[in-house]
Amino acid sequence: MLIKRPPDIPSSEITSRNLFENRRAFLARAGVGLAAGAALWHGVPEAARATSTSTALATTPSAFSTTEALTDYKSVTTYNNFYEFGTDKADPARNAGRMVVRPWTLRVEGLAGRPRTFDIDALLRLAPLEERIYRMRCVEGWSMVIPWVGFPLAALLKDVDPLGSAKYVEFLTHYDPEIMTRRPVLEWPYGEGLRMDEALHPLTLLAVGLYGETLPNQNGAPVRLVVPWKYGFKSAKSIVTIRLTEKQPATAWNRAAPQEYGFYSNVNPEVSHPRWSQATERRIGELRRRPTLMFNGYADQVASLYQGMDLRKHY
Ligand SMILES: Nc1nc2c(c(=O)[nH]1)N[C@H]1C(S)=C(S)[C@@H](COP(=O)(O)O)O[C@H]1N2
Ligand SMILES: [Mo]
Repeated sequence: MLIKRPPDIPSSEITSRNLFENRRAFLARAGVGLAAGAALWHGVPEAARATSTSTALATTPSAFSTTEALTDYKSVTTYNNFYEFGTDKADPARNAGRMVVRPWTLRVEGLAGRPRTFDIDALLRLAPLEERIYRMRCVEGWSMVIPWVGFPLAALLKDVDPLGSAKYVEFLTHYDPEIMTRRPVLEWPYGEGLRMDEALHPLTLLAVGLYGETLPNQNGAPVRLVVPWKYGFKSAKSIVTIRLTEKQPATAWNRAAPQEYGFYSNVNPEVSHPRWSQATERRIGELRRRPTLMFNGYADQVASLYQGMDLRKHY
């Protein structure tokens, strides 16, 4: 399914060509299609498995994109955290193909004047799709540069007309014990949260694709959050509910280990995680570690959100 756009909106033809070629070259080199390499899981035969099929998306480029070298498509789609499908980095690519992402609905509810349920295809037409090349930094100490496709979460929130009492936004993700782990690795469904001003920040992206195509399942198809100045775990995958709340919502990682994962979880090289220093990171594909930047390098855009807050306390 191609996204139709009026002809006066510039297409991604020129700016995205390198990205498409990068991916195409990779696929050609590897001699595989998208779903290849997916192994059997829980004894479900290959033929019965829903396979992840990506579709091209028309995008416009974004001024927020970094010009840093992209992490290769293979690493972006095979080195993942999606604990519902296993805790090994390779597990999501192997197992998430079983998730059926069409049809899919996203419910936006809570303190909103016009709560709404979006069909995924209607969601894809809600706002112009942009290509946003963002740095992504996991609390485990690795980072990537990923060409996301999506639109600002603010466009969705404005559509439902948040009430003045809405101070936070909660994100709940798909959980199906038939295809996902039943082990209580975290509390399922996986939940995340943002303060309203963070959620409305123009950098906060509702992502529906990467490398010019719809999201592979392991990256959170069909819709996930991307908050580039926060650690990766804030970027909830495969979202089914967005709820506007007055009280700060509980989050999966904060519930699991409150000493290790706070509500804010801003990338901050000066505040160490109890088990891992956050001062440096390894960019996937590079050998030498590089220094981690305050707010993952987005300080100019987001530091003002936290003025007057003690970021050691609000980690
Ligand atoms: N539903 C869900 N979302 C999730 C996770 C998860 O386990 N389940 N892991 C988080 C973590 S720790 C990271 S680093 C990013 C990884 O996103 P990527 O695999 O697309 O790079 O997803 C986040 N979103
Ligand atoms: Mo992460």
